Amino acid sequence: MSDIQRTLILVKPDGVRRGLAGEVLRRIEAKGYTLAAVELRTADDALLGAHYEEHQGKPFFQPLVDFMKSGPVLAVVAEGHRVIEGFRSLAGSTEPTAAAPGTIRGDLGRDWGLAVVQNLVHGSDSPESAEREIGLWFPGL
Ligand code: IDP
Ligand code: MG
Repeated sequence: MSDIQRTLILVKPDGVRRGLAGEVLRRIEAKGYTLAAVELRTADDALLGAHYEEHQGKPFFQPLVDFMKSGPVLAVVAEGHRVIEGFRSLAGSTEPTAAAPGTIRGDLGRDWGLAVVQNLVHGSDSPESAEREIGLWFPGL
């Protein structure tokens, strides 16, 4: 089908450290999406600077990059009809304290009072972002 989408999902270092990578994959698969790529890796400044291009210049940019480099992340490409919107819905809103119960951030995350919001997962927010981010993380895909 021509409208099958792909999205880039990251289990951030807080999620990997807490042993929640499998739980996030479980939720993606339980929702019915297909895994197209999964790789555990540690990101560097170049990759994160490009990935978070839209946030350069914001006060939380450097804390965000430092946090994202603080340990391995699980990079995932998932696919399915409307998966970009669907994973954002599974993830919940950015702030884990306010994220709805039932979502990844709402069920498993909390505010730790740190300079950067540690919220377990990233998900592409549009088809354009997804294409750009998949190209950055999985250039061979
Ligand atoms: P999203 O991950 O829900 O799409 P974005 O606004 O794209 O949220 O922000 C990217 C990431 O930067 C967030 O997931 C969070 O980790 C962090 N972040 C966003 N806004 C803030 C903030 O105001 N203070 C600290 N960290 C933030
Ligand atoms: Mg975002």
